[in-house]
Amino acid sequence: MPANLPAEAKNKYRQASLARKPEEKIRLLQEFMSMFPKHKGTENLRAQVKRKISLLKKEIEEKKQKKSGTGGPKVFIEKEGDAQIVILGPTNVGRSSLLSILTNSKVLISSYPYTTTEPTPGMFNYKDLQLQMVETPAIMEGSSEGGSWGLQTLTSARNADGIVLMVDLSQNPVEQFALISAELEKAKIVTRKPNARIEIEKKHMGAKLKFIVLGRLVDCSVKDLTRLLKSYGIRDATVKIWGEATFDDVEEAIFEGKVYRPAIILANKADNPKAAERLEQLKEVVGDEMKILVVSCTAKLGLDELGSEIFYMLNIIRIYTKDPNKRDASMRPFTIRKDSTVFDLAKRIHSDFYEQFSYAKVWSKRLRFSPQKVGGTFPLQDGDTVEIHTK
Ligand SMILES: Nc1nc2c(ncn2[C@@H]2O[C@H](COP(=O)(O)OP(=O)(O)OP(=O)(O)O)[C@@H](O)[C@H]2O)c(=O)[nH]1
Ligand SMILES: [Mg+2]
Repeated sequence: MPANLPAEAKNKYRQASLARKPEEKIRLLQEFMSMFPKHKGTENLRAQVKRKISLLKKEIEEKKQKKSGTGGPKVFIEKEGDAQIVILGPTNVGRSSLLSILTNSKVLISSYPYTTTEPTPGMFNYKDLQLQMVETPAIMEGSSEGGSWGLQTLTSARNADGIVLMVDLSQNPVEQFALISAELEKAKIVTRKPNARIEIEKKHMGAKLKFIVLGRLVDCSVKDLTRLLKSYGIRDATVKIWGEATFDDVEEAIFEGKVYRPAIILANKADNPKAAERLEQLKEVVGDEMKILVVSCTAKLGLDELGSEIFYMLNIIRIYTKDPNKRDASMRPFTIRKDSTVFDLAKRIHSDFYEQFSYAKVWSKRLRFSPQKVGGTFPLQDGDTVEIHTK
């Protein structure tokens, strides 16, 4: 990645990230790009900066449209519900058909290609969760460069909590999968779980650099990382690191480069006479890298499992909360990351619950006695009911 960039280039990047106006940012980013040589080693960096520039251009465009009242297509859909899942695939694989089965969204289904031209949402109720499904315009070769709705499609994928990769068993699903994978890779969206997760939260001036390493630094020390962040002008931030992180991983995170989005493959049109044969070919290529769910939207096959597969993919759990003064727990659960503790839940509800935490009561089928009085580090599981008591 951007290793060994000249100091003046880093300085330019810092100016760009500090600039407020998108026009100004674009100018500085363009200057930044001209400050390092074009070769294989900087290819990724150039692609990232180009993507940033095209997003900024879109932002300027949208502001103009808002001012003139002409509207224009949305780049991505604001999140609603418990999680947002993007349906990604080449044209005609049945994305609209899926959206219309799962949600009450009125989308146009047609045998003509490229019917859907802007990100379109619908709410899918699965158990007591609300999963916001978003159909994006068809992905095609070159989408990651931003043309032909590529910006909308890939920005939506980047913005989502998970992705459904849809292919079509009436065509060549191996080619379709390869196409989607290639465009995702170019857009720096990875679907394979990375070894490390890094969050850099910029703080107010004077807050200084704080590192919370919950995993392990593989090839560097906190001192090295402090130097790295400072060289990009980041002096006040909290950096959280989970898992096994390398120096390069942290540098990627500074550029908001790669993002990880969990994904499953949905192989549609299982009613096609050649579906079984083509599915085998797809399985051979995918291996155990990703779950493949086989469905038919028109013949209504295999769709019952979709909700639980998406839930599993998202790696979240549902926690019901209870007010000590009420008899029943909440109907709508909180959704939090798997492997969370009572403290994590407390933080999610309100910082007061965390800061004033005294103890909690947990009701769960897995416990021998319910409720059980627990402390903040108690690990939670899907379906638990929690009552938090403060000091
Ligand atoms: N045989 C068969 N046809 C299907 C199935 N699902 C969808 N179709 C058909 O495939 C065509 C395309 O469906 P859409 O849902 O519009 O596909 P899309 O992916 O939204 O396509 P665009 O938005 O145009 O890119 C329509 O004629 C659907 O009726 C299926 O399971 N089996
Ligand atoms: Mg469509």
